Amino acid sequence: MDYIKEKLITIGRPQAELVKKLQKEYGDKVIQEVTLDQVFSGMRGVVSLLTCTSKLDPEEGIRFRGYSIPELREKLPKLKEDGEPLPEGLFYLMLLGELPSHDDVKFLSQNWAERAKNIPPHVFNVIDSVPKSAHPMIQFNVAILAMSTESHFRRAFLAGLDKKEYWDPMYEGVMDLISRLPIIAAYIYRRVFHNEQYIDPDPSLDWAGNLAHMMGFDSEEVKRLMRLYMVIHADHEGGNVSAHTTHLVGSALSNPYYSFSAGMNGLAGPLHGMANQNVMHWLEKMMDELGTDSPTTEQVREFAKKTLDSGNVIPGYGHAVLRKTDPRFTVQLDFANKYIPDAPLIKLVKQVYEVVPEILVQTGKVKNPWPNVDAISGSLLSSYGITEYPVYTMLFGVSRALGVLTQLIWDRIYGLPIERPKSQTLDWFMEKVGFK
Ligand code: CMX
Repeated sequence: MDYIKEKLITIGRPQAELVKKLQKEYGDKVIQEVTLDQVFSGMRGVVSLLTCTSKLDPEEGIRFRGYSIPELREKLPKLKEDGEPLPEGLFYLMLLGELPSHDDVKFLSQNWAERAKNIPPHVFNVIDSVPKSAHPMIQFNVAILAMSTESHFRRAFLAGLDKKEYWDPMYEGVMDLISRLPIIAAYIYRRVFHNEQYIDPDPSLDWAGNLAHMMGFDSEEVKRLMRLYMVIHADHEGGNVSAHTTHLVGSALSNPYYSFSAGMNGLAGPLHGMANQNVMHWLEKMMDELGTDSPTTEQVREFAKKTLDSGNVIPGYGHAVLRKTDPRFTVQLDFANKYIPDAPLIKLVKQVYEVVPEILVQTGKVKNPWPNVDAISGSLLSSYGITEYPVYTMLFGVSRALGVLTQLIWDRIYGLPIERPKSQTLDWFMEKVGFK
C-alpha cells in the first residue's frame, strides 16, 4: 500500500465513524427549510450534499479545504519559486486535507507517470473509430468509458469485497484514471488538430507539464499556464453539474470511469464547461461582425446588448452561486497582466469586463453580473498558441477530474448510500402551497 493511501485511510476511518455517529445521534435535526421557489429554480441553496474537497462562498469564491486560490498559489509546492503550483499538490490537499511537501508532490508525479504507462490499446482504437470531426468532448468521453475495462472497483465488487473496503479499489481506479487523462486529451488534440503527429509522454515531467509537452508546447510559459489552468478548474464544491453528476452516478456503485464520464457529459453543456469555448465563438463573432480585431469599448457594449436582445446569454458571465467576480477569473487576469499584458485578446476580455456587468444589471433579472472562470480562460490559452477552441472544455475536464474523483473516494470512505431524492407532481406542489 502506498503511503498516501495508508494516510488516507488513517484519516478516513475516524471521519467515517463521525458521519455515522452524527447521523445516528442528530439525524432528526432540521437543518433547513425548502421553498417552492428553490425547487423550481434548480434547487438553488438547497443543502443536500456532503462534500469535503472544497466549498464555494458566494462573495469570496472557492476554497479548497479552506484555502483560497491566492493562498494556494503561495503555499502549494512549485517547480520554480516564480512558477505556478502543481496540480498534484492540490490533489493531495483535497484528498488528505493537509498541505503537501515537495516530496509528496514528487511522489504523485512519479506515481501517475508510472500508472499512465498502461493504457490498453483498445482505448486508442475506440478514439480512432470516431470521426475526427466529432467534438473532442465526445472523443474524450468514449475514451473514458473504454478505459472502464480496467476498473479495479468493478472487479473487487464482483469478487465480493466487504463494502467497508470499497474505498480501496476506488482509490486505485481514481489514481489510474487521473494519471491517464493527459495522455488521452493530448492524443485527441494531436489527432484532430495536428494530423495525428503524436508526441510521447515524458515521464520525468509533472502531470500538467507533461500534458503541455504532449500537446506540442514545450516552453516553460505554456507549462506554467497549464499548471495554473489545472489547479483553478479542479473543483467547485459538490452541487455543480459535473461534480454532482459524478457523485450521483457513483452512488449507484458505478465504477470511477462510468461516474466521471457521466460528469463529463454535464461539463459539455453550454451553461457549464462548454461556456469557455462559446466565449471564444462570441468574441470571434463580435470581431467578424464589427470587421476589426480591436473594437472600441462602445462597439463592445452595443454587441453585448444585441446578444441579449436576441434572447441569448453572454457566455462567461453569471453564476448560480457566486455573486462577485470569480477569483478564477481574477487570477487568470493577473497571470495575463504579468506575462502578456499586450495580447489583443486579453485587451478585448478587459473591454468586455468593463461593459457587460452594467448591461446585465440593467436586465433586472441576472443575479450575478460578474465574469466567471470561462470569461478569460480561452483567451489566455489562445494567446499562448492553443488556438483550437473545441479542446478547451476537454482541458477543463482533465482538471475537474482532480476534485470530483477525490470526492468519489471519500464518498466510499463515508459509505454514502445510493442517492434518491423525492420528486412530486405539479398537483402535489399546488396542493402543498394552497394554490387556488
Ligand atoms: N447573460 C444573459 N442572461 C443571463 C446571464 C448571462 N450571462 N446569466 C444569467 N442570465 C439570465 C438567466 O438566463 C435567467 O433568465 P430567465 O429568467 O429569462 O430564464 C436570469 O438571468 C436569472 O438567472 P440567474 O439566476 O442569474 O442565473 P442561473 O443561476 O439560472 O444560471 C448560469 C447561472 C451560469 C447558467 C448563467 O449565469 C449563464 O447562463 N451564464 C452564461 C453561461 C456561462 O458562462 N456558464 C459558465 C458557468 C461557469 C461554469 O460552470 O463553467
